[in-house]
Formats: sequence, structure tokens, C-alpha cells
Amino acid sequence: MQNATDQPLPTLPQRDAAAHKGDFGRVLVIAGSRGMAGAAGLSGMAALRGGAGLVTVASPVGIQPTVATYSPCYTTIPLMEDEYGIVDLANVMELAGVREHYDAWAIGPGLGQSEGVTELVGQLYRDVPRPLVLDADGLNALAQLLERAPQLMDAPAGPRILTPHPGEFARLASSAAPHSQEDRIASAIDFAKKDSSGNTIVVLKGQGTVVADTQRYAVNETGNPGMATGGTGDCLTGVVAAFAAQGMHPWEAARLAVHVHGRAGDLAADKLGETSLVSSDLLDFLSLAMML
Ligand code: NPW
Ligand code: AMP
Ligand code: MG
Repeated sequence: MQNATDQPLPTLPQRDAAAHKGDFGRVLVIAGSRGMAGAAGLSGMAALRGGAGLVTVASPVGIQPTVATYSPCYTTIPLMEDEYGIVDLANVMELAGVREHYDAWAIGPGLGQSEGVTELVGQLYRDVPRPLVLDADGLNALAQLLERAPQLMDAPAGPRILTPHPGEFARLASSAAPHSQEDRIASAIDFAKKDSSGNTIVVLKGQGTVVADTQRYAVNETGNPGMATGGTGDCLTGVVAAFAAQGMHPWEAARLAVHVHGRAGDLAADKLGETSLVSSDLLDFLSLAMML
């Protein structure tokens, strides 16, 4: 097992002078629900700040107009709901029908927990041929699915990047949250090994976020406790997807995203202080963080 912490950070390719938006990847973010529309907006905006050429945010139809008004920079798609507010799977699978269209997918921030969401996550986990980032309720759904069928994680159709905070990790692994950094590293690696194809990357968040696959791990050195505020993880989801959509290897996308996200938090804390930092500040400082 290789400790890659001291290896040079990956970099995004330089933009060709004649480049166009199609060169920088299309991201689909499936996020948000009534009461958590903000999570969808944060993830979508973070994907744009991360440099994705085109970002589409798919949210339940009831909140789609709200999500759309957060930013004129991304497009939105309504996900149909049934009378119980459960997202209609057929509608999302229609999107999956154009799954080759998106270079990276992200699912989960603010999506809520329901049988419909769980089923959707299961289908996408198995079938999406591109990098798929799972966060928040995407991970809660995966935890449910793994209880029923642990083999789901083995050899998915494309790279999978899981970004749990320790509480979500405990649900996924059906164990107590690991506390020492040694335990966090070992737990993240063990979890990545559930995919024998080596296509799964685990990003165990918190102070010293661990990025691990089956071969290597790295411990992140940026970030601060000012980031312990609602919505910062939703931003990370968008940045990881953006880097993967731009063609970075999923391991590198995760590692660089965690670094610049933490750096954005550090820049925001320098300017605004840790106490007042809010997640949307990260969006403002991501640009600077990516230039350093
Ligand atoms: P505690 O409280 O310490 O006992 P949840 P969430 C634990 C959306 N959001 N170390 C914690 O344990 C998200 O995207 C929407 C150790 C508690 O049990 C999700 O969809 C926003 N334990 C949804 O809300 C902005 C830790 O995990 C549990 C830990 C719920 O996400 C906010 C709490 O986690 C939010 O992002 C740590 N570092 N961190 C919006 N504007 O729309 C957490 N825990 O139950 O997964 O709830 O993370 O708030
Ligand atoms: P979430 O709990 O999903 O909103 O994610 C919180 C984000 O903030 C993750 O990227 C964490 O790594 C980061 N974060 C939270 N608390 C700290 C901390 N004390 N030091 C560094 N990063 C933190
Ligand atoms: Mg979160």
C-alpha cells in the first residue's frame, strides 16, 4: 500500500487557446429536495467553478425553478415526482438513456431519503459507464443497498467516487466511525477493496481527509474547522465531478478536488474568519484556490 501524500499534486491540463466548452466536460448533478434545494445549487455551482464546460442540475420538479434561480450559469432538468414525492425512476432512466452524453455524474446532495432514491442510486451505481460521485443521500441509499446486496460494490460499470463524512462512513460500513487517523486510513482502504476491479475511490472527509483506492492513499493537508458548516461537502461533490469530467483520472480528480476545496476554505477563513465562514464562500474562493 503506497502512501501518496507527498507525491506532487495532479494538475488540470492547460486550456488550448482555441478550446470550446465541449472540451471541458459535461457534468450532471442529481441533487436537492424540498427543504434542501440549496445543496443542489452549491454542487452545481462548485462544478462550474471547478471548470466543467457544461453543468446540468437535475432536481425534483417541485424545486427545479428554485434551483434554477440560484444561478444563470447551469441548466436544470426537472425530475418527475409521484403523489408521494418520490422521484420517478423512469424519468431519471430517460436521462440515463443519454448517459454517454455526460462525462461525469454526481448524485446525492440534499436528495433526501426514500425508496425511490434508493432504487435510483442502485440503478445508476450499476449502470453509469462514467465516473459517478456519490455523496450525502446518495451514500445513505448505498448503505441501504449494501445491507441487501453487498456485491453491488464489486465491479461497477464505471469509476465510483464515494465522499462520506465520518457519520456517513459509519452508515456505509455498518460500524462505528473511525477516530484515529490510522484507523481512518485503514477503513477507507478496506472499503475501497470491496470493489475488486479497483475502480472505487473513497474520500473519507474531516480534518485530514483521506483519499484511498485499493493501491494507495493520501492525506489532505488543507482545510480548517471553519468548514464545519452546512453545505461545504455539497461543494466538494461538484468539484470532484468537474475534475473527472475534464478527463482527470478519478483518483487524481478526487485528490486535487479535496486539496483545492480545503484551500478555498483556508482562503475564505483568512479573509472572513473561521466562525463566519459559510459554504457559499467556498464558491467565491475556489477560483483563487485553483490558481495557486
Ligand atoms: P453527531 O451529530 O456528531 O452525533 P447526516 P448532514 C455525524 C444536506 N444538506 N465526525 C453526526 O454525528 C446534505 O447534502 C443540505 C463525526 C450525525 O450523526 C444531506 O443530503 C444543505 N460524525 C442532508 O443535508 C446544507 C459526524 O453524521 C450525522 C461528522 C443531511 O446531511 C446542509 C450528521 O450527518 C447539508 O449539506 C464528523 N465530521 N459529520 C442545503 N443547504 O440544502 C457528521 N457526523 O445525518 O448525514 O446529515 O451531513 O447534515
Ligand atoms: P459535509 O459534512 O459533507 O458537509 O462535509 C464537510 C466538509 O468540510 C468536508 O470536505 C470536510 O473535510 C470539511 N471539514 C469539516 N470540518 C473540518 C475540519 N475541522 N478541518 C478540515 N476540514 C473540515
Ligand atoms: Mg455532506
